[in-house]
Amino acid sequence: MANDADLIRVVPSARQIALQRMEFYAFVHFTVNTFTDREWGDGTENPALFNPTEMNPDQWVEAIRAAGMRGLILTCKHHDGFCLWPSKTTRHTVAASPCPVDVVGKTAEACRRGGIRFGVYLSPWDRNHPLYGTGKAYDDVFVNQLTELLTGYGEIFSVWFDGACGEGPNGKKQYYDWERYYRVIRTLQPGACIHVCGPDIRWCGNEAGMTRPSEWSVVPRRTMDTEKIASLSQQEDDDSFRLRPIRAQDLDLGSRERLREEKELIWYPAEVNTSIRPGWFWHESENDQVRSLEELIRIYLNSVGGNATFLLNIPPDRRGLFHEQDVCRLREMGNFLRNSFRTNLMREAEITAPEAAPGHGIEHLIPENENFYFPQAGKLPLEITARWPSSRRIRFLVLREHLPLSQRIERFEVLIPGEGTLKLLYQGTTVGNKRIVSLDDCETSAITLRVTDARGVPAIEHFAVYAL
Ligand code: FUL
Repeated sequence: MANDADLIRVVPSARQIALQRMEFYAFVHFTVNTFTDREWGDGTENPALFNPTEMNPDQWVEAIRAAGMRGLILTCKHHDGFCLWPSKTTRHTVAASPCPVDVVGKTAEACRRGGIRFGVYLSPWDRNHPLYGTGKAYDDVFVNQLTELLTGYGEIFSVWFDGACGEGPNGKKQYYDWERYYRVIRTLQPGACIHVCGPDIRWCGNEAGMTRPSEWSVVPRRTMDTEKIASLSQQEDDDSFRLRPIRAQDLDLGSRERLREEKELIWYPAEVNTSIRPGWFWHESENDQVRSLEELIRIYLNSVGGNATFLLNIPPDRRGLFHEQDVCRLREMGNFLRNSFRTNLMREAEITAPEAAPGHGIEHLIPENENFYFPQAGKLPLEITARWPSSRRIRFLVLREHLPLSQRIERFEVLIPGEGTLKLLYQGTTVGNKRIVSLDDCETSAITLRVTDARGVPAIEHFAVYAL
């Protein structure tokens, strides 16, 4: 039986904290599909098709930075098997194309120049490689590809594995040796998180940008196998994985009730991945279907502001550039974020909060000189009030828990002075890495945060209030 003490014993690794802190980063889907107008290539594509005429990863990085994103994950090889770097494992690479540049290398360099982190998507499903479906021989190929990517391009922050597992060119499916792949990654890039079919970052369960109202990072260990099992089960052509009690789409993965009977728990934070357009790859017909700024803002506030990270895909076009529409939307997004989170009114507020008095029981776990908020003597509610000499117009309230102490807050309220009493403005559940509360246009001279329920003693590391 898992109780609160068991739940908060589960804490993130350093690589997971670093990734969660990135909050918002880019996916870049680029391969022969860009030139064939398809979403999944079948592996028979002639490398001569890959012919970007003005390829410029610096342009991608500039647009990504302008949006406020902190990393880029490139599809180094998608299901069609075409490698964007001159891999020694196959002839089906950029080296055989009219654009024989190392796209992975150029992108990694551009990221470094632009000060953002670089990550790799490498599809285990390979519809071109003749050894796919032969067992260990293909695993050797795949491990060699991973090794090339993880040793030749500097520091890698993410290895993104999806679980798609279909037939290869010889009609066979492959049984992926995930544990072996993980060992290679841990050895070569110990700071990299392994996403989706991996132990570090969890797929949120859809590709539409949908989020959960209460996202927990402490979940049953079995959740980690959800995508992996799917890939292995497809191998057998059965659908037994569908009967498993845990699916990435489940609404509740981490409430106390959900975890009560679980024997093993893990820190496995969610990532929301979606594309700026309907497809993952560029299609001319979708140039006028770039998501609206309002939609992107909504997804950002619900994902980054709902204890998940946001991985947004922007596909280069046939020139090898982000299309003008997408670049414009990314700039608008960055402007919105910069304007929204610029003026933190806590800096000019008079703050009433409990003394960080001895007795909350976790003093020894808190870094020295950090200014955290704790409840007095460990007793809830924890109440923090900010006051200003005259009224302020507030748009967002932002909270963060101290993740090395796990995720603790279960329920909180935001209140402002009303007639005689405090007026309830908002009721929330989880906080975790970040909770952004939208207050529309709230005009007030004081605001109170009240944490009413938590797993053990909550520790708020960051509390900000942003002006309209
Ligand atoms: C999926 C793939 O099949 C899509 O093409 C895309 O790469 C997406 C991010 O992952 O599983």
